Amino acid sequence: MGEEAVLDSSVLCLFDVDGTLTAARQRVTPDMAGLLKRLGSRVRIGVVGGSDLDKIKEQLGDDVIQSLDYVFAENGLVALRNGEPLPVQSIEAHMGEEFLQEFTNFCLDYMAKIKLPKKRGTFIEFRKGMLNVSPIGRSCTQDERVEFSEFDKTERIREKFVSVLREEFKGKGLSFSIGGEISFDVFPDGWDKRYCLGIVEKDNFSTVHFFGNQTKPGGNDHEIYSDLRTIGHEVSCPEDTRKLCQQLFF
Ligand code: M1P
Ligand code: MG
Repeated sequence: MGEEAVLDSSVLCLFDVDGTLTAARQRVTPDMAGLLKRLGSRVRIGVVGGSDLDKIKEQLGDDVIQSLDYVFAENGLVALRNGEPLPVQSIEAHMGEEFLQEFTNFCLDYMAKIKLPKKRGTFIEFRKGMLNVSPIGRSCTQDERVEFSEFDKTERIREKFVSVLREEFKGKGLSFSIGGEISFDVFPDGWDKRYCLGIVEKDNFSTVHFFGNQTKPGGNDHEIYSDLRTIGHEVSCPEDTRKLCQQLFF
């Protein structure tokens, strides 16, 4: 007979999305959806992604989304708790139009001067809690995404761009993180993935596990992974996450 699952409500597992639960910007596999379902009968579960809510919903699907205790999009600036939206923060109110335009114009000017294998459209996506900047443009196809990602590995397009921005906007309270394959995120200092920890703190968990694939400095999981309030787990891909959860919780 199988062992009865007992829910330990004092433990929360938070998962990054791209590269941790799914391949970058791809749908969750049935295996991973099954694992999350079984895990949800043992501990509380949340996801914390850099992407916006629509992208996270598209990748995880309604079934998984509805089973989660927390969905944190844009690092937690847009959040659902038990399916209910929490108040939303806005980068627009926080930074002001004048500064946002100065920043946007600088990025567009920089991107206009670089040569890439392909350039498409939507070079800056304006979100609630962050700007997402993509030198190839977010409207590229999957093949063009892969091509850019390979090019970026040798040419370090995003890394160089971010270091120029850090210098240009030093002291302006901006943070930058590279989480996916074709873009990087820009947000006010402190609005990284640790932002969601302030929200879950109110629910008094005794242990908060975090699983992410971009845990090195500059990666979008680094801050929450190294935060003293979490037990951080570095994973290399969704299959690694699945194996690790199997070992830790079953
Ligand atoms: O979740 C990680 C990142 O996913 C996307 O990145 P990309 O399209 O570059 O692969 C973006 O939504 C980005 O904001 C996010 O951090
Ligand atoms: Mg990731």
